[in-house]
Amino acid sequence: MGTRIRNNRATAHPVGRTRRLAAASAAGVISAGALFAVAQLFSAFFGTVSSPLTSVGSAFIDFTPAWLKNFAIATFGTNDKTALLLSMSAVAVVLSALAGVAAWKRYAAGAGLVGALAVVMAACIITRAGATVADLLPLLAGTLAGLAALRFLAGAAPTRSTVPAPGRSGDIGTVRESRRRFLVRSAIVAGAAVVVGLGGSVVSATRNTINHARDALKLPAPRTPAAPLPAGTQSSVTGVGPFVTPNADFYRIDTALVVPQLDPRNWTLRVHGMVENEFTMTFDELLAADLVETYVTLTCVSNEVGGNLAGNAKWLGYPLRAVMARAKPTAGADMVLSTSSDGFSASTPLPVLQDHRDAILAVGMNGEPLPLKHGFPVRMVVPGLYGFVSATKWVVDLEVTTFAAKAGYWTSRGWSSHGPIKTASRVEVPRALARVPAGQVGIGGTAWAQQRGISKVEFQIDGGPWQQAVLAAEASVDTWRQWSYTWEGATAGTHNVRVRAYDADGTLQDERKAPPQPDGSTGWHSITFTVI
Ligand SMILES: Nc1nc2c(c(=O)[nH]1)N[C@H]1C(S)=C(S)[C@@H](COP(=O)(O)O)O[C@H]1N2
Ligand SMILES: [Mo]
Repeated sequence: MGTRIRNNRATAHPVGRTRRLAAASAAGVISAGALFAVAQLFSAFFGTVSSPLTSVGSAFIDFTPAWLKNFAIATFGTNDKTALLLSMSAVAVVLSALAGVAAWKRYAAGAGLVGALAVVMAACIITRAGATVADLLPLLAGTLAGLAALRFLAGAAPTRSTVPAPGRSGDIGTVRESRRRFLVRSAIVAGAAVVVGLGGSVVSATRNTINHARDALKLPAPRTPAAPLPAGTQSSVTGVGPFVTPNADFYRIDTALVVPQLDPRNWTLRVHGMVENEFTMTFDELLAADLVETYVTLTCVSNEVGGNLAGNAKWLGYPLRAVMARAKPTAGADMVLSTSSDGFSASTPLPVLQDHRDAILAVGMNGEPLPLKHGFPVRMVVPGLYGFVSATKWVVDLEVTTFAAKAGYWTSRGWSSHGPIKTASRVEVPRALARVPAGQVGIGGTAWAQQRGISKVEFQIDGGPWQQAVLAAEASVDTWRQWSYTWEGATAGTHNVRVRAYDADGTLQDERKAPPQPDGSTGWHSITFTVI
């Protein structure tokens, strides 16, 4: 048989060959669909880590070199996960098409390739935080299904001899029949994969009770409520973002491809390391403790000058100061490594969690339990530090240690170990490249210097003299501060606005342009717009 095929190669017509390749590739892709559908269905029972799709994606995120990750965040912003999923799908299609083509020639070759890819996926799964050997079962089931599908489809493949060259003698009946058989089999496998895949998503949706748990949760009132916001925290210029960012609009940055689903009833926080008193806290204990409420502006270190990776919310939570007082750190400790359920970690200087700022284990955000994406049921919020060294979502572990001994997730990937927030300011109105009518033009935006506060914002039109903006009211040194100005009699043409802020110590925002890596961008934001 093998020799006959080989002999026929020379006479095979190009069209026949292209078709065969297309059919073989399709068989591979459909079989991969079967593999992932079955694995997804099983992983609905075993948990997120056991899903090859999410674990391969997450492993990819962790192993991505810093430059590529920075590029992805800079280019796609909070859509970086969609971009990742699309590129992963493209790679999956190519690899499975290859497996299909290999299987066409020799089933064992295709099966070998599938097996090798399964081993890689298994490695991705087993190295995820909290993975056990059982988490490999969905992949195993999926791989068996994929191999069976490949065999089934490859078995129905029109062979070279059944694809006749035009004008040559060939058994047209056999060709038609074999093509029909292949199409029927493909349809069966593809249909089954879709049904199984949909079944998997139904099962995981009904098994996902965390959303219900969150909806049912009633947060206690704070022992120490936030001071009411002073009047006039909002810039008078229309179009400047709201002073308090609604949860739905709050920026989201994390390495979690699938949002961790933590059941508050099983949640515990382990506090250990260089402490006299190790302990574990449950969610009920946390809710029963004296909670405080505080407005804090979170900022991402990846924020570019003028960027929107910052948000301001009213948080409800338990002071980390109290957690540390109970744990009693021993001499020499200088850092707290907080770790999430999915293996992210952040290094926060110990003194920051012991001084009088409102560093908290947050359970509430703007009057609701934390949204799942923002760390339900518990996350850290630490005023004055970028999120990557402080704001651990889905936090489950606090280890008191030293900067010399341990490093957080991003620190071991080329970012700084410390991350105090740098003074920043941006122009939000007019939008860059906006076209606005002549006459009165509102100019405004936001500035921040958490823990220090903003004392002055200045702007410059078309490189002219620096003028002082009107500052909106300050809620606290931990929140951003909006600014505004009304430009009377703006003339037609292209204009430029540049902004800079001073913190409450009177220190001017750094003018030098620096990229986000390793410890936050600097530079003065400027935008160009046209008056028509
Ligand atoms: N578990 C976990 N927590 C995390 C991260 C993460 O990747 N995983 N990213 C951090 C970073 S870099 C930032 S800027 C903030 C963002 O919080 P948000 O998504 O609620 O805005 O979360 C921090 N906490
Ligand atoms: Mo971040």
